[in-house]
Amino acid sequence: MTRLTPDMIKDVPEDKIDLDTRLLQATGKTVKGIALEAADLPDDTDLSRFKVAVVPITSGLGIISGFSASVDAIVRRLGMDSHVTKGTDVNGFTEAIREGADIIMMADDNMFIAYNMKEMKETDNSWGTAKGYAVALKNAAGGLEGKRVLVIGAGMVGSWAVRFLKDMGADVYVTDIVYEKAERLKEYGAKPLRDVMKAISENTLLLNAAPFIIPGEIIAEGSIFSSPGVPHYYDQLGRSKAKAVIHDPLEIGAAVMAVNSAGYSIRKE
Ligand code: 2YJ
Repeated sequence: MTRLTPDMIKDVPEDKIDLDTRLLQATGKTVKGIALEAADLPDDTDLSRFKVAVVPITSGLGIISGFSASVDAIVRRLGMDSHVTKGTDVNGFTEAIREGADIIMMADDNMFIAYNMKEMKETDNSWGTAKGYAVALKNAAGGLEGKRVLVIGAGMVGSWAVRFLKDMGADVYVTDIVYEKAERLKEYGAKPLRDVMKAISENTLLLNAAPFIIPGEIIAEGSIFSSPGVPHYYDQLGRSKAKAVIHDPLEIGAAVMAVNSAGYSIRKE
């Protein structure tokens, strides 16, 4: 995950991008529906008993204005009880423990986690983002069994995505501007492709986990992009050729993290 800027997430707290409406059109599921499927929980799971505390973290490059408020809003939209702690860092963490939070969410420059306090298990953002966008692609494509899927970007999100897409039965290809990174994902059964532009032009089911602006000329007609990477931009030609572009700057990944974290407790009951 590239470092988010306040501008990228300014529409998240009030959901100005109306993500559920766009996701329902593309995938037939809401954010919550995708997160529940990603966490392997039934559609009607009630999450209201979970108390979540979001702890602002000042270390490294410091607070991103609107980050904690966005995570908090995302978690509340899932029906959980959430708030941002008054204190930051260890102060905020202690506050969350003392008030009996079930799940603590926090991020520094390298890691963004949801931590289930009772089960002592963490869910990290790369895992959650990859799982959420793989589930979204699967639903948008009407299943992936035997279908050819291209993962763009062989970083943390891309390499988790390869594994999830393989589990869904897809025939997975991977490309990266650093070919050696793509090649390493052979380990998980992905087929590496050296020519990034050619790979994109020859595939219609794509999970774009790279900070890469894809020119419309190379996009194949009818493509479905599940696209967590930021910066995010598809030009007018690309948008007109694509059947669906699934993207948000934070919500799907954070929602999967929170729901999967709750899942550790739910599955124990
Ligand atoms: O609490 C805050 O406001 C900040 N410390 C949030 C920092 C958010 N972190 C990022 O944007 C990192 N790039 C996250 C890396 C996650 C890796 N999957």
